[in-house]
Amino acid sequence: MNRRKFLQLGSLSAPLLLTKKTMANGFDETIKPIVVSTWDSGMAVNEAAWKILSLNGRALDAVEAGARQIEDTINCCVGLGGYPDRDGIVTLDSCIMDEQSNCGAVAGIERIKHPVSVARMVMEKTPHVILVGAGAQQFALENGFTLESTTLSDDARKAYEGWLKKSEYKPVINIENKKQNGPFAPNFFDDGSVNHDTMGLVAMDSSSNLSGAVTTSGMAFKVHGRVGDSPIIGAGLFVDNEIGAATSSGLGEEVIRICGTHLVVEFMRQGYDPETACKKAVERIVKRNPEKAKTLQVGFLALNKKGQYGAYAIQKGFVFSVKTDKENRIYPSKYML
Ligand code: SD4
Repeated sequence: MNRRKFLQLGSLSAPLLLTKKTMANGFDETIKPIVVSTWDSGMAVNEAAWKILSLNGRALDAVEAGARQIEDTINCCVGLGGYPDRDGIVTLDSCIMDEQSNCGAVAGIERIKHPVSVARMVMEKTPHVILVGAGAQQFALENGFTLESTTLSDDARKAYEGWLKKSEYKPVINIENKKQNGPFAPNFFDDGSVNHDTMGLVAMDSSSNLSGAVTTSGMAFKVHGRVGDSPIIGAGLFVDNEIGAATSSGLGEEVIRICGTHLVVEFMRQGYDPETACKKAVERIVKRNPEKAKTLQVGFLALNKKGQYGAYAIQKGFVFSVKTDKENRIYPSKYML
């Protein structure tokens, strides 16, 4: 073979070699659009997001639509149907982040049905990132949102009345163990089913842009004024359009302490796949206090730029929902303890 022929062959075979390379999770190509969300309630949320993603819409619009879907669901622990704080007041936290690292959030907002849309307005209409409490509500009202009633949903009222009997301040989140948590543990229904108070979702659109949103009523029976991880950028949600995005559910205080979702994205930047990145963040929490970790739950969910996804939790019970044009299903998360 002369040199010229060798070079010609080389230039032909190089792309072939590249396309044959298979990625870590077996995906040969980037999967997009895609939306992944926390919990099984994420199935309906993903449907709402998919209406936008499947029409080549923007991931930002999709995650907002997904979050609005669950905020609209009556008797759901997310949104105004959620469980109140220890004073009987429902306060909501939410944030949103787009592919350019624009972000907005509201914390402790009362009587507003769609905190995620207020968060988006904070992002788009103000030079700020977070508005809280009365100021967030005032901003919402000035921007066309209406004040909703203070009446608790039936589920929330029952749970609150039950909790009042002991008024025990004991953060218990998402550990699927009614025996351990007692009859008035947040989110457990008489039929044994569990309702979760936080929805986090991240999506990649057909232009490969990532966005995410979180919406929650926060920890049930919390101290009035308490803010969890959900509206904190880098804790409950982080998006880096070069690398990937992550969201969390569980005991927010533990997630805040390690800047959880930012950490997950940084692990993905170092080359870890989404599940391993989530696992490493969980390890960070558990290592800090292994005894305490036995009593609490945190789960991370991540998506990278190739459309690979993965989750990891401290305890058994965390699940997540995935929607692409090839699949639409709920996966159990792996867990550590
Ligand atoms: C919080 N992270 O307020 C939220 C609670 C949660 O499923 O995720 N519940 O701490």
